[in-house]
Amino acid sequence: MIINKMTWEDRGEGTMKTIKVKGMSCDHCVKAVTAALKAIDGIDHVKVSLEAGEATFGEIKPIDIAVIEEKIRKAGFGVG
Ligand SMILES: [Cu+2]
Repeated sequence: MIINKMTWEDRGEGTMKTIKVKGMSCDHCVKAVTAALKAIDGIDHVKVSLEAGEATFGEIKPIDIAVIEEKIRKAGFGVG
């Protein structure tokens, strides 16, 4: 996981994280992973890359990575 401190004009300080997501094969998968992440309270600025197999998101407040992994797994994808 890559973690970067970020400051957003709209949200103030947060943390950007990038995780590997396994099993995405098309834009539908990208939308499903994006929706799963956006549904988590405290997550914003979600960007999912099919080519890189990565999801980048901002945490407005600290969130347990286990919660994020569970949501992605429930959407049908793996976290590496
Ligand atoms: Cu797909």
